[in-house]
Amino acid sequence: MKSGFVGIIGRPNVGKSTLINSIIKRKVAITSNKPQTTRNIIQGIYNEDKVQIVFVDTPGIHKPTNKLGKTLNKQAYYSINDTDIILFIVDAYDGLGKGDIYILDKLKKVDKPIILVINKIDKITHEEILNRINDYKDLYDFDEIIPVSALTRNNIEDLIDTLKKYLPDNIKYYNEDSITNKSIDFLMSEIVREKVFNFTDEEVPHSITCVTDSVEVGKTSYKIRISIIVDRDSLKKIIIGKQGEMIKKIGIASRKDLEELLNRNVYLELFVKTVKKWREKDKYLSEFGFKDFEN
Ligand SMILES: Nc1nc2c(ncn2[C@@H]2O[C@H](COP(=O)(O)OP(=O)(O)OP(=O)(O)O)[C@@H](O)[C@H]2O)c(=O)[nH]1
Ligand SMILES: [Mg+2]
Repeated sequence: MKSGFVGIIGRPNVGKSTLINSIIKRKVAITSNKPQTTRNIIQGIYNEDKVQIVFVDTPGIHKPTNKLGKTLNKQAYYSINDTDIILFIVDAYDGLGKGDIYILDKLKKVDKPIILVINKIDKITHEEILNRINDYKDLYDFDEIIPVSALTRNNIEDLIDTLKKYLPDNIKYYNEDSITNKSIDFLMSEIVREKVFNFTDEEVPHSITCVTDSVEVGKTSYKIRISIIVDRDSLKKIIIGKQGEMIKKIGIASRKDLEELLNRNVYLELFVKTVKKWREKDKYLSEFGFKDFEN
């Protein structure tokens, strides 16, 4: 038995959560084309005969502008220290930037294998891929450099095979049927948050959070209540939309994904509530499930 924890670290929006979903072949983490989508440490568990790899998705490391942002960075730093192998993910299309160098400086301080994953290679030519490899390889002596596309699954199997070489021990951490450490309540609230990310712009998605209030299990269906928490009243109007159009759109798209997740009919009720400045207050951050780490 080979097993271990693999931290997925990188700037926001480079495709960390898409990569974990692509490896697990199930949606354990929500994704969006906006930065700072992931807000929690989410484990995706990869099982194979005599192999278990626990992939740890993390929030993108960024310059924080509020307490929530600081908490998100701390979660990522904690994962750097608390995993056996690091996958440092970069965006092949954007190329090398200040943010990558900042993160690499932190990674250099840890003594564990660091694998550079150059993601989104579907967006660039072969020649450009080689140029990218050259740009990064001069910065640090990475244990491996693997170009992939999380979206098209190009080279994902190679990445998994390479990782197996570095797996340290032989403990099975989870039952082989498990795909994530997160509760079903969390996964459900995340689906709604993803739709808000998809359908709203600018500050709106970053100003909200979602909480599963209750789940009633019926014979053929689930009745699920989820709250969308906004940090000021003016956002309530945006989330609800003209004649309730926005909340209806969020509800329809969420219900579809919830039914897929639960394999049952879903009756979904969404509520929009204002909790002023929730992103700045420790009390609310912990109440809404944001774990802070001393680091
Ligand atoms: N073309 C292309 N797009 C990708 C690929 N991987 C991810 N994306 C897109 O990049 C965007 C960001 O993906 P996420 O997986 O949410 O990125 P993340 O690194 O988890 O972002 P944060 O959680 O904000 O740190 C989404 O629009 C994805 O569809 C890829 O291999 N190719
Ligand atoms: Mg993410």
